[in-house]
Amino acid sequence: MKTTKWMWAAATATMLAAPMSALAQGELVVYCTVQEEWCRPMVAAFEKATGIKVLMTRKSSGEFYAQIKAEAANPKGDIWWGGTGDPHLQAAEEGLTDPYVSPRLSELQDWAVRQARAAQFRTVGIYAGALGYSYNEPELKKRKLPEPKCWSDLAKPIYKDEVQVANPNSSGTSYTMLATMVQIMGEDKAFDFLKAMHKNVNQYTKSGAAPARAAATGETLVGITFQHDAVVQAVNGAPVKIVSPCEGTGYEIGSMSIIKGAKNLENARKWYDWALSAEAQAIGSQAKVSYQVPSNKAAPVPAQAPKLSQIKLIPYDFVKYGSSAERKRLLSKWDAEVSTAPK
Ligand code: S7P
Repeated sequence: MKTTKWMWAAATATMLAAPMSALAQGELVVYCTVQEEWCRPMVAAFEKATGIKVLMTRKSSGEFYAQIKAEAANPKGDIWWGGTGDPHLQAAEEGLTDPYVSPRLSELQDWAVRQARAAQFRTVGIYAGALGYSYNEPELKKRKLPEPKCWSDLAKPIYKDEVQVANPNSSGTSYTMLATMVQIMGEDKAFDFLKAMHKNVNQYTKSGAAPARAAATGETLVGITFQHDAVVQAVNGAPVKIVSPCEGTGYEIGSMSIIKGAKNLENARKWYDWALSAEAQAIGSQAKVSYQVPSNKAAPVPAQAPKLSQIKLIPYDFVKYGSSAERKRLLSKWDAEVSTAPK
């Protein structure tokens, strides 16, 4: 077809009249590891801001780590957004993710930049949150059980079948718990504790936040999760009490990484820079679906976010427990000694 002058003029006029967001800017495949309720408004806001079409799937941290590794020869994803930092660090060490120094790094909290430096900028911190557990108060009263206050309480026989936690192979939350116990108790005592608690575990879920939902409905008495995941339930009216265990607790630096060989690399970098902005980091709490501490210093910290300064946090060793060898070793040991321990 012959292109006439007036056709060019009409096309140009249409382009100028259309908002940026209405113009096709290509695609982006996002692997999202926070809760689906947070992934969706993030995607919608990014599409609106950039006009880039996002194809998003949601999976747990360990699942996406394994998928990215399996797809390494022919990457299908562009950016991995969210999830605990340990598997992001492991992916970085294994060369599965791409280095990128965002111009927004100077806007971030030190802990987020430290995470980036530890991985030679193959990942970056996007939020932080403390581990803990929640219990259903009416169910506790009904069962006439004492309030659990410590990690060690969860291994007591009185809580038989009353505790839910995710499987650390699929879940970053649960791997954080495993590494936290090792750091608090020492490895031998930590595995003794995990084997004893195994008798009380009614289900190892795939997703890390699921036990908070189960504690909210009374399906389990106690759910081990990040505290902010239990806050989501409390904000929605669930009768749960959130516990910061007496021995102290570990925490996560939720992270983001660009996948090596990303087919839409430029768009992945656009998401990366945008997701580090204060505006993007306010979306989760505005939508009342996330209560972590954001990494951008100018992003509002949700009023309901557990106050990290008031929680007895351990000096979690992200470099050691995010290393490929240590993560593989601890997970194999958990498979061999805990998941198969007698009930
Ligand atoms: O819900 C938010 C959150 O807790 O989910 C992420 C978590 O790693 C994803 O769940 P898995 O445990 O199933 O991997 C956390 O990073 C985040 O704070």
